[in-house]
Amino acid sequence: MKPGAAQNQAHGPAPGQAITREMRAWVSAQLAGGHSPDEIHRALVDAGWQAAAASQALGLPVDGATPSPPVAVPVVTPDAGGAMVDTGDKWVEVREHREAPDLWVFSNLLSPAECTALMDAAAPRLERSRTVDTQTGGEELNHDRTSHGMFYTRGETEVVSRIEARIARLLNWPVQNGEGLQVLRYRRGAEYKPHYDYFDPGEPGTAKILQRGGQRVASLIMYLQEPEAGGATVFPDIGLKVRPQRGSAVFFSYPRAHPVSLTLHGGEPVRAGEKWIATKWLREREFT
Ligand code: PD2
Ligand code: ZN
Repeated sequence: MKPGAAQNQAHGPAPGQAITREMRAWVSAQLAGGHSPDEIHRALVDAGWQAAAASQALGLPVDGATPSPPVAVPVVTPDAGGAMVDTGDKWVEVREHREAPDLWVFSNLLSPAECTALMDAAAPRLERSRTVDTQTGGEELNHDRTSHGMFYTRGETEVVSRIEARIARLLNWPVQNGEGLQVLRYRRGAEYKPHYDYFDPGEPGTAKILQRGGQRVASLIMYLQEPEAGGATVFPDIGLKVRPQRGSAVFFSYPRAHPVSLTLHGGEPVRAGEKWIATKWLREREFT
């Protein structure tokens, strides 16, 4: 790490200091630049940050467990007021932001016409949802997930390409590091029980899954159609419920593939109507 690099972001930390967006972005840039978590921790402490705050920013363990080391994650860079984000072809509104985990709710990420286009082209291709089997690296029917779904390939249609370019700008993360968009339809009673989106490093099938671009490091869940009742996305660790609203989205990142990420989340049962979403999962490296 260059001498003085930490000073560039660490101005006058106060006791009980909160983790700022600037600090998180700086930590992520250092990780992306190949600096080790220990090196970054030392630089932050040298610059005057409390050791505990530095640990928190790096996602170091709080429960004595030894999770995998933190990796660089996508970072949102809003305007000076923190209320809007430039995505290249449109400005998107920030509805909510949490620091731990780094989580953002955006309004109007997708237009009604884009939502309709994604649903219409997906409808004939929907199948009962499967999830990756971390025992084998293959796929299995998942009884915790009673939706129907399909995957677009990256850049499959003009609308998919446009949305992927917008997401890349929104999250400062290359298009190639994203999985294909997944569209899910939940009918009445369908749900997605609480889970983590990263692949469990302790499972035998994970090594094979990681060959295609490394870990998942962040999720963007976009709401294409809101149900008449139910279907909120819930984050039990942080007491947050996100109401599915057409065109809006929730983004969250997980620098460690571990529950310390606080990214446990689920889709509550739909009680009336249909809920449709499109999810973009972001990987560490190019997803092949
Ligand atoms: O539809 C949801 O609310 C939901 C909840 C949890 C979607 C996902 N996870 C996902 O696509 O990973
Ligand atoms: Zn999920």
